[in-house]
Amino acid sequence: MQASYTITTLNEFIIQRQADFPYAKGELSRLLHHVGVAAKIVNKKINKAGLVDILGRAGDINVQGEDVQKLDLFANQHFIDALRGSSECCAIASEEDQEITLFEDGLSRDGKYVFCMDPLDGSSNIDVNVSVGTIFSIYRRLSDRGAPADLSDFMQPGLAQVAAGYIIYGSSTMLVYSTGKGVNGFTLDPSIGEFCLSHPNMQTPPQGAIYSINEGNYAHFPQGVKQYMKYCQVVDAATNRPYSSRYIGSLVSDVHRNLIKGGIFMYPPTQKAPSGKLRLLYECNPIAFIAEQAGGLASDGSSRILERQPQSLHERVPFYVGSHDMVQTLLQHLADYP
Ligand code: AHM
Ligand code: MG
Repeated sequence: MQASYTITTLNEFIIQRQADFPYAKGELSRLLHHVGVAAKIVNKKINKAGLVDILGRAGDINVQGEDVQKLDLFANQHFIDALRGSSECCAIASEEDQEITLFEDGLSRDGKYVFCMDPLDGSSNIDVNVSVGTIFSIYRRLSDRGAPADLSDFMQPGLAQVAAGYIIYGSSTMLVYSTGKGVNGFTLDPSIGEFCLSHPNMQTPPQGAIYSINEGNYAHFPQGVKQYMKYCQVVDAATNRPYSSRYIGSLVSDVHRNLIKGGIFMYPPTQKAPSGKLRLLYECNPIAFIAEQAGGLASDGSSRILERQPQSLHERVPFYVGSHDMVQTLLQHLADYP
């Protein structure tokens, strides 16, 4: 007897979910569809990254006489091109670009949304075959449609996100996103070239047993973080301690693992990075949106990440995200050891 199974592709799911927004005209759906397309193109390129000695290093000229691009620039360009073509998005802010990119041509200029992204986060990990990711965030523009978008369209708190998500290029490639009504994960089936719903309605355990932090920076951490790390290491069977320490150094991968298994990710301020390392607009806000939608918490140590009013495009913030009870315990330590 043949096994029967049904699959829900990303596109099918996006269309089904349009009904959640009765007044929607399909613009966000089309935008999300284009994100999925760009993700597949970038995924294909990343899979070939190990062939760099054969295909050429960044900066070389390849056999076709073309410049070999760094993968993060390749990802940046492909996401921009895919969204320019979508005509739903009027401007993009990217980690790779100092200024925002405005889409000035016809339909795109009138697009309803602006898009923030880190096109290839953790790209230094590619050389050693470790998972990397794309992080994205979508806002409704504040400026008038028809006029060019401007910086103020991006200076919105994370709570105003219409959708956010990430793509993890790992042992399999997954796209995880939320439009504010739960979190859903899709795994790319390479045989049919489709993202298929594999992790419906993702919820993160309220309490986990993993802490993720770059311990090499320990000497520079705030006292509360040091104390919390000690707490994580204490032997206490009743609370499942000591927790495991897991740190890949690739935000999407660390967060994705913790989201599924339960855990906390921390990037505190350090001497080298007094405001933390991670960027509010296209790293912390989208990840915080996903975390909260999955039942977790995200804080900068004193306030909820999603409530922060951005001050600049590439602003950095301390970042603590993960299982609800673990983040709360960390915040308690920060309060107790100022
Ligand atoms: P990037 O945007 O330059 O790739 O840097 C962000 C990455 C995150 O993926 C990761 O969580 C963090 O930097 C790791 O930083 P560190 O090496 O300081 O621990
Ligand atoms: Mg990054």
